[in-house]
Amino acid sequence: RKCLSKLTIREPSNPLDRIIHIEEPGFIHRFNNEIIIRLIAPREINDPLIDLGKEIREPSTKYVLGNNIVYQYIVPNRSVLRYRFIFNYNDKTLFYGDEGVSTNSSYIVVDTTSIPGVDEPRWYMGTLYYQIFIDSFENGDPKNDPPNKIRRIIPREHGYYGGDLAGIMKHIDHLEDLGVETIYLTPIFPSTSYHRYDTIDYKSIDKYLGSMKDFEKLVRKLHDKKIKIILDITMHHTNPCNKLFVKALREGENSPYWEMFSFLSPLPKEVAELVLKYIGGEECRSRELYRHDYFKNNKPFYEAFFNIWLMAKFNHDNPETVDYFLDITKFWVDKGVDGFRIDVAMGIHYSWIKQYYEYVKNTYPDFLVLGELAENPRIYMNYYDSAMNYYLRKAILELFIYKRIGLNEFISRINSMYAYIPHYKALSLYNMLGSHDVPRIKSIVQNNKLLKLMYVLIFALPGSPVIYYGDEIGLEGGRDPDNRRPMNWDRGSWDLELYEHIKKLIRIHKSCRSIRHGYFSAENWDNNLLLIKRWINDEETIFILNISKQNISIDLGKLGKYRFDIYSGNSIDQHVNNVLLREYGFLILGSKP
Ligand code: ARE
Ligand code: CA
Repeated sequence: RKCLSKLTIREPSNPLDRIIHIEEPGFIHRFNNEIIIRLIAPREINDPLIDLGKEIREPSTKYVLGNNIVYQYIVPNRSVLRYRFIFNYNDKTLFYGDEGVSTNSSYIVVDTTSIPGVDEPRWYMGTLYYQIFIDSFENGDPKNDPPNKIRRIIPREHGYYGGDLAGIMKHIDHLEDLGVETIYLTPIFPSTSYHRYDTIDYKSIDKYLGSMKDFEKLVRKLHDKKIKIILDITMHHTNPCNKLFVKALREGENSPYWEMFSFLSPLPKEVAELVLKYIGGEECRSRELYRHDYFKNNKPFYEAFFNIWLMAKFNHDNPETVDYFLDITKFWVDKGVDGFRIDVAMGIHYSWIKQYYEYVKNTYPDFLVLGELAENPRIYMNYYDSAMNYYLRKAILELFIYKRIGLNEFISRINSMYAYIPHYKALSLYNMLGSHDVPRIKSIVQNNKLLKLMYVLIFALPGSPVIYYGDEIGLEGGRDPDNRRPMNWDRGSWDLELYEHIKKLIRIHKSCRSIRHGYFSAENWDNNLLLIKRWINDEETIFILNISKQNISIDLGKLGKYRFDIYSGNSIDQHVNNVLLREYGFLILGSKP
């Protein structure tokens, strides 16, 4: 305490110094033939206007962000844009322009072709994902089953269930019925485990899943049905049976492949010899290393994911590893694959991913680069099109399940995420409640009404809603590997109410452009009501979520023009002014049918 009392915390003396407008993607970008401009200003500066020369406009959205407010202006695209901000402070009119804040500031002038963004949305913005953990989905062809297959409910490291490409082929009608637009497949390359994150060869298909022909057939069939497919690729690490790793280890430090990996020195000669015995042959036997106590008890002589011998890290300081994966990317682009989910993206350096991303986007602008990230995705979004939104999932669970945060904090977390991500990238965030790495949402949320409300929430926010296979029917499961139980194909035992709810949300999401591509704002109404607004051009949708167990009466008069109940498909009679939202109830309202 003594120590603390000496500390004086100094607020910047002039709040005007805290105004931020930077010409970088989060603050100025293009979308839908419009330009989106953001300004962050302290609360004491009242509603800044944007001055476009001939026209002065109000912000179209305000986000609260700590002691600041983020103002967002949406202005029409023109080849040269001149603008400055006008605001009142201490009874004076001030400007923020080319030279910062002053009483007579000049305009900021930008050539709009230099502003990042897209004029037309791309396929992955708002696409509905379905994640398939391939070993557990469906054993469509028992003939290709691994010999050491162990029948099981809960997977084990080398106990396969037998799921394969034929199994997916068999259930395309299920994907269609649900309304899936993109499937994300966990790894399908040769490996030594049922989860296949220890990839040996990035250009072939694990024989236990089918052949390359089967894969090509599957891609064609999916594309015929207008379903995209993205693959999971471990650019962070590889199985030591990877041919390049074998050569590097065999040839030693002078090998042209030595620098592709991250060997530690000095190299323990005898251990390296022993490893080579298991990785050099026709059949990859790296998993047998664990029969020796040495490999159970010692760290690898190379960097590896969690020091797992079967996951040798690439050397991302070596530009040749970028070329290696660009070549692999081209291979799968030619096979019709629509994108990659990059495993352990947080373990790969920015400078590496930047080189990879920029090359891929220049060459294949439609190819999706989705990163596996755990923190606030805002810091990564310059180098990815999309990120697995564990950050959002965590905020949802902390609000509803762990009760660590209230509605205000929830909104402020969401705002802090969206405020820094350009809108066109926010639309492609991978907004998930479940994945193969976390316990199933059904096993976390006991209350079915709340579970349904959580789905409404991920469908309401900008981004791509995600369904982890089985979650749509209420499959249960704890932590990895229990969250990878076989899909249940017995319709009679499905949670059909949940299934129909998700199906309906998917239909709504597909048909309302405001929900799929629209701008966004979130508001706290009476502490128990979360109001999310989405709009684009002249279409507007609002979501009202009762986040409590209490009944709450909604005054529709306050909402004005929203008289169409999108969820039920009915117009609301002009004479009806109040609607009762029960425990975890919600309303999805549109301004027109
Ligand atoms: C297996 C066992 C585990 C055991 C582990 C270690 O199943 O119970 O703890 O071995 O011996 C794949 C398999 C896993 C397997 C693993 C190792 O799917 O079943 O685990 O290989 O053989 C962190 C990483 C993140 C990673 C998660 C799992 O940062 O990259 O952990 N996710 C990817 C994939 C996984 C995959 C791998 C990486 C490896 O999605 O499926 O594992 O290729 C917090 C932490 C994060 C942590 C996250 C866990 O947010 O901050 O660091 O992520 O929790 O969700
Ligand atoms: Ca099989």
